[in-house]
Amino acid sequence: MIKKLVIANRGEIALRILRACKNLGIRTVALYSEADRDTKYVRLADESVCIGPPNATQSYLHIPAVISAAEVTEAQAIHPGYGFLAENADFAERVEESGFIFVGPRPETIRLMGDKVSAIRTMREAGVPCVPGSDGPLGDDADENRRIAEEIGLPVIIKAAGGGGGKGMRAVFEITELERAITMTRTEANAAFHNPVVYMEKFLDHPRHVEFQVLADEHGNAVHLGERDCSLQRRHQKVVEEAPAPDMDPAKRDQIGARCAEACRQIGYRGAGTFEFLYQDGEFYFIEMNTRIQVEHPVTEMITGIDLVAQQIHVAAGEPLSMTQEQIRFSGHAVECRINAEDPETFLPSPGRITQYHAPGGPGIRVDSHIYVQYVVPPYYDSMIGKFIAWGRDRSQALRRMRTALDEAIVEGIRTNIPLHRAILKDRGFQRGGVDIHYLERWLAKRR
Ligand code: MV4
Repeated sequence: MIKKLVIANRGEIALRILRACKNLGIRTVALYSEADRDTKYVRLADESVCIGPPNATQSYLHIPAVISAAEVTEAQAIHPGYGFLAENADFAERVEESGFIFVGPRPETIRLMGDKVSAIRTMREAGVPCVPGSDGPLGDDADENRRIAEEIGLPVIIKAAGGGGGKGMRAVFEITELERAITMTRTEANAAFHNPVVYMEKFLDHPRHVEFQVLADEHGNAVHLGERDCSLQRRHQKVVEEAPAPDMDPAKRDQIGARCAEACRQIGYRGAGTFEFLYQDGEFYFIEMNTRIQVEHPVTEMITGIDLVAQQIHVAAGEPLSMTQEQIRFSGHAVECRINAEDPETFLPSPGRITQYHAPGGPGIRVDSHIYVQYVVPPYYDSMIGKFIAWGRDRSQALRRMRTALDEAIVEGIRTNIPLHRAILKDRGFQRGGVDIHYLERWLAKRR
């Protein structure tokens, strides 16, 4: 049983985890860096421990500091949130070796999914549809690599096994570019991830990013909670997410979702997870799995009524899943806007003191944010300061509610991307729905 839980994160997700714990009657320990001393979640937590200076490598990423804080406070569990140590298999291992519950999958699962080559092989064998590709690491034999590329058919993409989230990839359109691309991706991957392994996939030129949420327990049960469309992104940073994906065929959802849940059962997955797919011309292609709670989890919560963070904690405590697939019902549509402390034109970070704050409200509006009047957005971390989520009976009502929320919201003292969101929500292409991963960057380029 979990009586006390350490929140090994900061910002809005620290507050989100804290709220889940309060609702479950679990006492909380907030960890904070010197830059996050005066935060809402530190105040609201039952206990708090300063784990180091502002620099994340010396605080939120410092494994001994996090584990020591759990020891001195006599907590039973550690929730890593997203980012920082959330997908660090060595951290999860040391948490468990130290006798604590890691709120997440087994360390071996995190390691398996962290290597994209082993993740794809695992999912292919489990019956999840993948992108046609090399089915393993590329060697140094140029003739063999050319044969693989010709069999897949150009264009192809070279990806780093240790990459993910957009780092370490290179598209190849001409066979003469192939060896150079492999060498360059390998060199960059080795420098960035200390892993020279690269693999090849068919390059999809106009996909949507559609991901499936899963939940699994230690007793062999797994369910899917449908999909999210996260295609609206800039430089691999998601900007707007929604659930369900526009125009998704319910039969296709059931089919792919069932494959994801079955894969979870086959690999003994535990906790919340996300299967990332590229979706193009009506087909799904698995690319990566995320073994953490994700920023965009609220849109799934809004259409299913399931508290994903509470479910993560239940499952981590060893409880069986409290719902079957048949009990999961999808209702309406939800959209999320990520609110960043940044210039809406240049995208440069805009840290500083918030002098005015009026959160939006009304039917179907949810605000996940740790900010308040006089809060100082520190310059040391990600610029996301919160999320607005709107639910409606259908997509058009959700978008109308989001437009009203964005018009009502006031954040002063810093610059935010709220004006950008207002413009996106007015865009006819976005309103139509189903735009691909390149849409936002093309729209921004035209707008300039
Ligand atoms: C791809 C692709 C096209 N074809 N793979 C980028 C992030 C990483 N998770 C995978 N990514 C891509 N993989 C094949 N075979 C295009 C991208 C991609 C992308 C994917 C999802 C969301 C935004 C993206 C932006 C640029 C490229």
